[in-house]
Amino acid sequence: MQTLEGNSLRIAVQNDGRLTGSSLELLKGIGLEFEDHERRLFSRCRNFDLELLFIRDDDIPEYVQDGVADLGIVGRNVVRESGAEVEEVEELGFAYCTLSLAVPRESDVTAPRQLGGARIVSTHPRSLRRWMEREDLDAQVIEIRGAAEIAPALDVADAICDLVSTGTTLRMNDLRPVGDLWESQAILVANPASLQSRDRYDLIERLVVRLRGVLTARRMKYITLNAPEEALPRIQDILPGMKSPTVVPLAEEGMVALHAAVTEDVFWDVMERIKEAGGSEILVLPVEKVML
Ligand code: PRT
Ligand code: ZN
Repeated sequence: MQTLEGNSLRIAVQNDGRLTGSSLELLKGIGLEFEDHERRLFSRCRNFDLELLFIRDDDIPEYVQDGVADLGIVGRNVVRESGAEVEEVEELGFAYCTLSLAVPRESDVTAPRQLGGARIVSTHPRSLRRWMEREDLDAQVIEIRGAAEIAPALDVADAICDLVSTGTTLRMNDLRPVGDLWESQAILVANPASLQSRDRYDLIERLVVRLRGVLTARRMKYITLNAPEEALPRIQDILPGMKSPTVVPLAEEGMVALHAAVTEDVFWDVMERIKEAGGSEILVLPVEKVML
């Protein structure tokens, strides 16, 4: 595969897997227009100087390290396991999971330090070995590509080290978690040389500002309500994420309308507490994009 030439920025995205849908949704969410049906190897953006490269997620760290792509969207676990030299630019807030150790439910093991001498099957052997070294744990690591969860039942392992998100796979295989190595989520990574190159950096910066805008907006809500003026301090206590609200007097004496962006989710119980504090006609709206 050719390495970077010309000025188009290139971003590597998983071609078919857990990350694909959310990665493409995020890129479309920042206004990029491109074809993703069939997920051919390449797709050009119609309205940004960017090319998408669809590949297996395991290849993304190396491709970004080697400059085949400037950027990549990939699980932090895959980057750590690869050992590739790439820069983490942004956490993307999806594909959350934990790299965990688990043992059969009936096992006596209750903590990772009791796994000395054990056989541990792992989908992330390099990460596990590094962690064991730090924890001064000596165990036998057996590499496996997938389906680590069936190894204890086949008596080829005493424990497993694998990604866990809901915990259903562990439960269905009569396994019990005994410790976490670290947490992971999808991240945006960059080729270090691309971050040093003037024109590439400018394009990356524009993309990252937009990404942050969409990611911040996902955490925000826009709230409007009416309240007696003297209730405002109490309402601000209920919504500590509210920064400099707009307060407008209403025709009714002593009543104001309040508009503000809040950084936390406004659940029903928060709205009920605002109402108790004197708020009325409370509207909570989603925020689509933010540029600070
Ligand atoms: O390379 P290939 O495309 O063949 O497959 P892949 O397994 O490498 O990729 P994919 O699409 O399955 O996962 C891509 C990324 O999603 C991973 O690298 C993680 O960053 C992230 N992710 C988030 C997960 C999970 N959650 C997850 N639960 N990846 C895998 N799992 C597996 C886990 O290995 C176990 O088998 O799901 C099972 C456990 O899930 P729960 O929900 O039952 O706990
Ligand atoms: Zn993979």
